[in-house]
Amino acid sequence: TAARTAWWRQDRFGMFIHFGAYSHYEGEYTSPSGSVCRDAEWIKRNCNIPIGEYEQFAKTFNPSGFDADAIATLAKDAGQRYIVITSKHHEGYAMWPTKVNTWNLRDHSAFDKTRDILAELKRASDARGVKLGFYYSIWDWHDPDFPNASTFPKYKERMYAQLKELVDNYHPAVFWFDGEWDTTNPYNPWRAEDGEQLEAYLRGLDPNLVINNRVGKRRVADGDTGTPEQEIPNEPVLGQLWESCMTINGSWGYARHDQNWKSVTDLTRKLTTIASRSGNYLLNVGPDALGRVPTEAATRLRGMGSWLGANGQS
Ligand code: JFZ
Repeated sequence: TAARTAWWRQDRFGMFIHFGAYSHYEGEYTSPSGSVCRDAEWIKRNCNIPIGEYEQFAKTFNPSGFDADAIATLAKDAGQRYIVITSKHHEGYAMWPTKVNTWNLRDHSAFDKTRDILAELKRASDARGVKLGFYYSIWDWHDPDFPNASTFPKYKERMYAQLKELVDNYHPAVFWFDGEWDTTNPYNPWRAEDGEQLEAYLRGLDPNLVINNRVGKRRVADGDTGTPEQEIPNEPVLGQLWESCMTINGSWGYARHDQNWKSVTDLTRKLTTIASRSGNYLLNVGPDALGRVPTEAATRLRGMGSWLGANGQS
């Protein structure tokens, strides 16, 4: 663990990116009857969007404005030294051209079929000395075998295959798992042993991967790093590396209606508080339907970077 996480303990500050087919809604869903429902990356569940409608809408998703160089430059200017982007959120939609299914940005969108935003982000990050990692949701709302006790092993096989694609094709530095719970399901499929087995599998693919504790049951022994969410522990967490993840406004995925932006002072104070307690700070941006980082988020990140003296550093 010590050698594997050396860079991570040093780097301290990362950029979280929530981007998926949900971003296409920009936080607002109007049902056929005309009622409006607001959410962000949970919009499918929280606004009860029928799967057929969700799939239909994803066919017109075209994030042509996604600019990996601009994003990696922004991270650099903010003083962020690693990026963790959602490769697949709970909606199950893969943001790379997976061969495991067609529910992905290449096969199920209006996006340029020659583009691969994870490959673009990998190249742009490498060029700037920024590390790239992937968020991956174990919970999957799209795969019919996920919530099913008897067929769950088939889901697991597909999940393993997708993770291997990600390691082989993009060589991520981090896996940030999530959705190891499923509160809506009486059969909660993810066991402690599933986490141990998955972690061992990933270590076999790449022993240098830094993995968060949501790979298993968030025990200290699960993965490398603890994951308090939207909060800062009061004191160093004994025996465990940790990383607070937070939003700049109040939403992970893009939400046009959420203009509740935190100030640069607030964000910078959080960063210094976290750093003083030996934690990492993973600060989120949610690109819009076209893949563009909101100006309000970018301005604040640059403000933090200028306080850190990070702007213009090579
Ligand atoms: C999860 C996701 O559901 C959410 O969409 C986002 O990706 C976030 C980073 O992670 O949300 C959580 C996960 C864990 C807790 C709460 C929300 N938790 O431990 O209380």
